Amino acid sequence: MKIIVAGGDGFCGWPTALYLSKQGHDVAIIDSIIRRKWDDELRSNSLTPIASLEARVDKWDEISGNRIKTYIGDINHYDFLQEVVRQEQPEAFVHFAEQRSAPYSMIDREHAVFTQVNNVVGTLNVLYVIKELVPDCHLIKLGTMGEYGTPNIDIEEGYIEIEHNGRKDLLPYPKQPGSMYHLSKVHDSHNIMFTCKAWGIRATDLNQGIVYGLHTDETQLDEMLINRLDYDSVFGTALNRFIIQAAIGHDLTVYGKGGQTRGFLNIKDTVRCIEIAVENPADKGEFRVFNQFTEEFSVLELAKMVKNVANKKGLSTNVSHIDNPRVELENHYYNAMHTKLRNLGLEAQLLTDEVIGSILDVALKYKDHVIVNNVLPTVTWK
Ligand code: NAD
Ligand code: USQ
Repeated sequence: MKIIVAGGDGFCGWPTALYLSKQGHDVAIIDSIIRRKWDDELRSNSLTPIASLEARVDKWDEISGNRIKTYIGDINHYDFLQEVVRQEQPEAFVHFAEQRSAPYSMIDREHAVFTQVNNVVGTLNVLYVIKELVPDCHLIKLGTMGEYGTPNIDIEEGYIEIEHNGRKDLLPYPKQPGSMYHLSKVHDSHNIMFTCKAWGIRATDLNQGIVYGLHTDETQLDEMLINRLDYDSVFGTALNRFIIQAAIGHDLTVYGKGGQTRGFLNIKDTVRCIEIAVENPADKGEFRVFNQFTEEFSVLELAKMVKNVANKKGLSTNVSHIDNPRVELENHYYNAMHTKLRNLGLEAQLLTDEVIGSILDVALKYKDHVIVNNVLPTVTWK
């Protein structure tokens, strides 16, 4: 199939582009490379040394014989997006191209406005370009489990049947997002749902949990193909951050009590979930929602697992509870459904000590790249 991967230079997008290309799909990446500029703004970096997009794509061509086309530009620029879609005529549009850090979106007014404009306008442009140029193209949009928040009832996959005053309806599941970033995803979901109904767009919203790891079979083929790995307090995410903290001998930074429970998945499962969505398109006019994670953990559970693995490798690692910079529940009920991708064939790669150990080995290899000042959180929600 002809597939566009928007955000294909990023943490999820790069391994996905390689994986889809390996399966024989005709892949084109769109990326504005802005994620690398946010590193400059924050004086931060990827733990791993990432090659330029051109160098990565050339190396992949050399190794696999498959050419991934690249379009450097911003999907907020409609003329640019139109031109790419006109040339590519995609059958599937995989949309990762957003500002995805909750702390970044909470820095100040400018960062909140930027995040929401970048994400909401970008997605609107994608919807309009599909309507205008490729109305049968399947939009596969990365949403987030954080759209639901932490309600005191089970979380369903997108919709919940409600009975009210004797009548029943299947309604969108209530959303209680916890940051300006997570709010942008909710706004996207509403816009997508409306255009599915109004214009007959076919769309899958993948409410992804927190992704850990970095390697896939493809990114491991050559150091030039290595994926980015974020550890700083703005873009680094819970499990990956703890593993890198263990590698540099930093206390593991559990925010507050650490009872915050979330859905997690390995990056190897992210790429497979995208393939499953591509191979099983939504119907015309259907707004389909899948919860994309494989296991639930509390933050404290993860920190303890990392500590055990690190201790077995002879590293002395402590778990510390630091003041929570976010406004969120630290003890709450959490039980989210995630059967739809499994029913379509996802075989989850579960988190084990061996998996943590293998990510820790990568972190130990590159630990000298860590800028230690970037590890403790500086952005607060209040
Ligand atoms: P990332 O920041 O590593 O990658 C995003 C890429 O999109 C970057 O390369 C960036 O340059 C590009 N981009 C951003 N705005 C753009 C624009 N307007 N035009 C063109 N390119 C643009 O993020 P990621 O971790 O790969 O996340 C990808 C998607 O998956 C995001 O939508 C994110 O919300 C979602 N997601 C990520 C996680 C996670 O744990 N990483 C979890 C759930 C959902
Ligand atoms: N946390 C800590 N210590 C840390 C970092 C985080 O205790 O050092 C806690 C946070 O307080 C929070 C939880 O861990 O309770 C998750 O935080 P995170 O930074 O790992 O993840 P989050 O901000 O939710 O965002 C990440 C991605 C985002 C994606 C989301 C999926 O950056 O793009 O949408 O995970 S989800 O959480 O399911 O919404």
